[in-house]
Amino acid sequence: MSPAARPRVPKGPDTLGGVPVLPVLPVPVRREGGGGSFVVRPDTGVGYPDPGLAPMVERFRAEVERRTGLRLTATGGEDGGDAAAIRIELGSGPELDGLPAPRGLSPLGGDPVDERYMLAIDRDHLVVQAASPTGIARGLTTLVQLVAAAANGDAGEVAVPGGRIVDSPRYAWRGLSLDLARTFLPLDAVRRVVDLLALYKLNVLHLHLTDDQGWRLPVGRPDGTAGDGYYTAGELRSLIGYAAERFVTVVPEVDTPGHTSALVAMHPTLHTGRNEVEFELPPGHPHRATWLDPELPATFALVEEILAGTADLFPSPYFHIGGDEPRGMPHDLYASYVGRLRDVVRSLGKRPIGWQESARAGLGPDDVIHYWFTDVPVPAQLPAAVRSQLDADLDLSRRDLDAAAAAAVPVIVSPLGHCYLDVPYADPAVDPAQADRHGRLGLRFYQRRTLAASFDWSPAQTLGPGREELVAGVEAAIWAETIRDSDDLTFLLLPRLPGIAQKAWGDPTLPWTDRDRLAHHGRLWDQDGLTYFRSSAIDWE
Ligand code: TNX
Repeated sequence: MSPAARPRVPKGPDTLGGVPVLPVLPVPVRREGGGGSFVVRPDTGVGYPDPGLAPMVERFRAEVERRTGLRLTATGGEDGGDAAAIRIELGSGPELDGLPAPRGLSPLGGDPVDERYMLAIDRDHLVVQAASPTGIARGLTTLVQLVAAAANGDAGEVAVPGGRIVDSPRYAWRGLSLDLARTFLPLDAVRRVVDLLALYKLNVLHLHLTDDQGWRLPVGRPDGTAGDGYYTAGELRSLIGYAAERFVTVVPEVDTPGHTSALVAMHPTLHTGRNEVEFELPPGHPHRATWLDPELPATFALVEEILAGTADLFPSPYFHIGGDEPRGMPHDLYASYVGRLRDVVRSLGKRPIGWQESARAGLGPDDVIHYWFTDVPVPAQLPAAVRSQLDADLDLSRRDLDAAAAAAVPVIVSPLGHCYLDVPYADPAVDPAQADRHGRLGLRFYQRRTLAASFDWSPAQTLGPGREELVAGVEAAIWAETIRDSDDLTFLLLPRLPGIAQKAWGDPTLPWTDRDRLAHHGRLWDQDGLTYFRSSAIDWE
């Protein structure tokens, strides 16, 4: 359609019970309809009495311009731009105060920050109100989605339906675990991931920086190792700053004692003769695994140096110690290793988080568990040896949860069948050009999953009945064994990532993949130039 043939003010979204359904994800907690709509035009003013909000207003204007071509006029400072049609105000009121506090852990430590916000929209004004800058950022993000999803591509005008949106998150910890060890991605690709997290009000970027296939930290490398890609201290600091400006906390993971082949390859003195094992997964596919031997003095000399260097780079009060899949490591050695590791992390002033296997080392009240290994559908004709290994692992996994419940420690949930974004897609792609990625991406040993099956879960129920209160937050996880570049990455992230955000922020039972909500987001990803999976299950516009 030529620009001239397009309506100047695009038709608003469809209605639900008389109130227009908004293309906002996660779906806001409360929404009331109102009369008319607010039309954003090139000369629409944005006023903000608090000069401290200037950087956020600038980012908002840049986003609106990038996505719609509309250049809004900002008026900050003394007069606060009272005359401006869009007003951004720090403040509160009974509507915001009445919202429930979020559950779980705050990525910044201490009590969760206030992320509540309100949007009041009528024909003449659009007011964004929140008690904190974080809340203002969340409110502006909602507004960016509203404007961008409605934009018709030329720099005309955009209509935002009138009414009120009152919103706050359910969980304080809402994240994505990103595997940069299996595939090294340029820093810019990681920044684009931060942008996506911010767009869906996710607030944790958990970086899996070390594994068998790669060591992406500047610390722990013998002098002069170039070789595989890694991030310099300066690059990591700039990424952390970029994320912080978008209210995203970067949490580092240094995964030991298993998954350490890359580290041991750089430091051959860490070999003890017993800490390298071969295993087959699935049968006929041999792998080598390495574990760090706590009885070798050199092990902790190096591990302490690595943890101290990493803790120094990342201001986050949490430190992910990994601890998953210690293949071939005797239990007593694993338990003593993890105990010591946690002590080192605490001595650095950080609170350790470990994958669920770390519960097997015993738990104290200050520990945090990251749960991932859940029952998933497996092929019926699974070889008996694999089936029995799986059953044994599932049994251990249930005991990890029992241990976490007995110790009453917080649990971040990433249930494999719902939060693992490297599970291959089952729905066909609309676009035949996506056949290669659709076939290639995601681990083969998982059964393909439909979007519907992926979204059919609720965080509070993940740990079983009576354990709702232990759930401390939600993380998606993207593992990079099959990923070659950032297009592969975003193909697996989208559209499932906003689905995790919906579970972490909003009502987990809401149907949100309909044509009035998720379907509009393809437009935002197109504006961003991002590759995404055009699933036939979504009625894309
Ligand atoms: C399990 S989840 C792993 C990763 C793999 C992933 C593949 C976890 C703590 N460990 O090492 O990449 O499965 O989905």
